[in-house]
Amino acid sequence: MVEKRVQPLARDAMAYVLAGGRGSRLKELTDRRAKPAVYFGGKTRIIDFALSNALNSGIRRIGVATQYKAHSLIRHMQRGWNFFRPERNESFDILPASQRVSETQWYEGTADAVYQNIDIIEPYGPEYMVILAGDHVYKMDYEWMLQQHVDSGADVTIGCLEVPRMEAVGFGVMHVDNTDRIIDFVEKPADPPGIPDKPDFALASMGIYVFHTKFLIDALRRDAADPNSSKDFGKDIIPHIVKNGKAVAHRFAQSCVRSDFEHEPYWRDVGTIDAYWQANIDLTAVVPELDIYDKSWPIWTYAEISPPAKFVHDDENRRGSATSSVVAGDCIISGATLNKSLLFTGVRANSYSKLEGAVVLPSVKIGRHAQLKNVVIDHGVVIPEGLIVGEDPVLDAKRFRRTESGICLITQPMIDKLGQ
Ligand code: ADQ
Ligand code: ADP
Repeated sequence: MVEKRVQPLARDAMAYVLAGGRGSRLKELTDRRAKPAVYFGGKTRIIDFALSNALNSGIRRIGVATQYKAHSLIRHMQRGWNFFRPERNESFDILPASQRVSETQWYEGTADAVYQNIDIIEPYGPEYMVILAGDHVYKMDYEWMLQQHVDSGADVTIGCLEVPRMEAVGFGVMHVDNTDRIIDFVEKPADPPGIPDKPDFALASMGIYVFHTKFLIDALRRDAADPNSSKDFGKDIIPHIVKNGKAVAHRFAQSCVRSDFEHEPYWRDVGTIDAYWQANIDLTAVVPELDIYDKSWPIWTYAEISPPAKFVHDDENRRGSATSSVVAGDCIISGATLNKSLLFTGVRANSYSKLEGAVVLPSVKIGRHAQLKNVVIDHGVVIPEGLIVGEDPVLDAKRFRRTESGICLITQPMIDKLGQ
């Protein structure tokens, strides 16, 4: 194994997080907040993973481009990511699309979301740019990717992982030679090409790119001047470099951070309600695939100061209990029973209610005798007494957002409609 450099390259890098996309497959969960602001894992939001990876990798300059419904995302970062000090050559810039280049232009594509802020990036003088998507759950040490980038003399290094071939339709898919140089790249192909010796899998781009800053800025300027470009990394910048320069693949497995628990590389898109529910519920397993307790790679976040979780069990046989569940602070489980459920901060579950396979976002209140199975409940929803979900698929689909596999997303407007 290669040794890390004495002077890490991460200290000369700026991480630039693209956090402007909606994530429309999460349906009503992203009606009012961008996908990177969606809660994940009991205390954190999705963007905390990319930001924590950057911080834990040693990067001390971070920019975050926001666009779609960014209020709760910006509020979260202002509260939780405000410890960077200019005196230590650190910076954290939130960069909403603000028509800085032209008064008629929002961010057109992901490349434009960097291009429009070149004048903010340049004065910081970072040697390298690490471009990240703000909407994936994973732990990765970007220092390894930076080192590969420098050692291979690439124009761009692209983080990649192997995914089942038919799942690759939503990714940039690449072909590499035996030095991992990318010889072909297609953005979201309808019929993804397989890996030659593993035809059921495709090599997919994670949307993570490392560039020398100067090279990136030149490429962005050239692309901006092209009237036919959609100003997107996956559709324009990367295919152009693959054709005219040197693009190299970086294998995620080489730099993913695994704890003693984890044995397989873990990366999730959590872009659909099913995937979101599953990844949260997975954390209730005896040995979860993602270790959020790993002190060597903490996931930083903003979390309210909160009292401990409380379980109330009284003489009237109201048993407040949780089995195989993750329960955040300030939850009061008062005579309710939970199994295989994950509760974020400040949830109240009242007497005789039953939760099974429930992902419950902050400040939800669950009325007495409610029975909820395989659900995702949005922030602040008040579940009425006696509501039953998970028993009658036809009724559930009429009242809530029910996926084909039977997961129900419940939001307050859906609850408000029940009485009408
Ligand atoms: P997608 O994920 O489909 O593909 P995109 O929707 O452009 O790409 O989103 C990439 C990131 O940019 C997301 O984090 C999103 O929030 C953000 N974003 C989108 N539009 C933005 C805008 N206008 N301003 C700021 N941020 C914006 C990309 C690559 C594929 C790769 C997958 C991996 O194009 O090649 O396989 O990521 O998920
Ligand atoms: P969070 O993502 O922190 O859970 P909220 O659920 O409070 O945020 O709301 C998400 C976003 O929607 C925030 O920007 C909030 O200001 C906005 N919002 C919340 N409730 C309403 C409402 N009734 N009408 C319009 N906007 C709302």
